[in-house]
Amino acid sequence: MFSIQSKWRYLIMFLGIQLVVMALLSREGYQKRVTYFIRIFRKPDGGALSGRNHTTPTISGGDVYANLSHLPKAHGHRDDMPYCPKTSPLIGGPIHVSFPSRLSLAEVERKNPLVVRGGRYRPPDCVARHRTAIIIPHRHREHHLKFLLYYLHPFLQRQQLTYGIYVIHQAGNYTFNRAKLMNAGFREAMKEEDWDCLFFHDVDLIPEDDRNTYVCDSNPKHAAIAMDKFGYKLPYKMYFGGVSALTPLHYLKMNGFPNNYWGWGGEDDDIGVRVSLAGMYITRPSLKVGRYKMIKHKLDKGNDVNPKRFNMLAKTRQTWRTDGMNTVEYEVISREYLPLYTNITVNIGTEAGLHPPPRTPAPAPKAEAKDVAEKLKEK
Ligand code: UDH
Ligand code: MN
Repeated sequence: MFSIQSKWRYLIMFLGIQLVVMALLSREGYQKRVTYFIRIFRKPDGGALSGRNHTTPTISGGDVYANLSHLPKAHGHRDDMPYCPKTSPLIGGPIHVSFPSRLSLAEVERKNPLVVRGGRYRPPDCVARHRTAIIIPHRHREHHLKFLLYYLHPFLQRQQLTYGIYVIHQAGNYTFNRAKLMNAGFREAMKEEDWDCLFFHDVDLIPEDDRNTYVCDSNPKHAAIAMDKFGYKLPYKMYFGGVSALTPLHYLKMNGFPNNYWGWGGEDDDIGVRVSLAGMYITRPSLKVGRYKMIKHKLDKGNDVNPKRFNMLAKTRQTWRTDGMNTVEYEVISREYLPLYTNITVNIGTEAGLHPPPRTPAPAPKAEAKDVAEKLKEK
């Protein structure tokens, strides 16, 4: 039995909810809000994984897999093929990005039947005008990598690119070094193929608009200009972090990236400064197009903030010619051609070098010390 008091409480709550709903519906654009309400009550992220093609964009963008289902699997002689059009007809603009917890790599593979061993792709019906390698620095972020692959493969296919995805995995537990991994990635990717553009890509940044084309400009390009974590704005003018695109020539002209930034921070600014020291400038897509969602995370174990970063940055002018691609040292531990990407595991050593000597010399065994003492006594 309800008491009188609780009856009143329920009545007031019911009226309150009605009032809120009425207020929302009566506002301008009520249709959008109704859709929003319906979305709340729908299974979360069902659209992203349903395998259906949503050709009509939802409020926050379209399905990244739309426009791709018609691509032919088998193709004729590549010699007879025309070049792909300058602007891909498959581009659709804003993309809906969400992170469904039940996504698996097998599902990503299933949705990308034209991607071949090592994470390579070329358009089946035309000859791509651009060949782009994606270089991803990585350690202990498999969860993020899965989402990036889910979005990046169809994103690049919609742009009709020939592409390959490389994950450069830092071996061991020593402090992370993002920029040095990029140098290793650059060299290893270029050994495999004559890529004309390299995209250096954080694992947790998902592009939200496929008009942000993954091709290089005449100068180094900073693609991640508008990230959600910075309110979709550039945090400061010289910012060069997240996702950037350079041709092999750009990369070598600035002597690649620095090798000596261990831990979080500073290396992206160093890279930005190198661009201008090498006589180039940073280009950017528009704020509308260079949008990225960052998968939320905390600072990783093994990637503490680098306290030396400001001192190091102040010296970039003196160091860029003697620290970079011309001095990078690493060892390839393994190279795996996986279905969705090429994984290259590298030993990049420590601040003390690639094979640093043990920190403390081993103490002399007791017996030996005794022998020496005895010998001294004899003398
Ligand atoms: N990375 C790894 N593993 C690591 C560290 C970094 O794979 O252990 C790679 C990865 O590609 C990542 C990139 O390096 O996207 C850059 O590192 P980050 O994502 O840690 O850098 P970010 O600027 O970090 O995003 C912000 C610090 C997060 C603190 C948030 C507290 N609210
Ligand atoms: Mn991050």
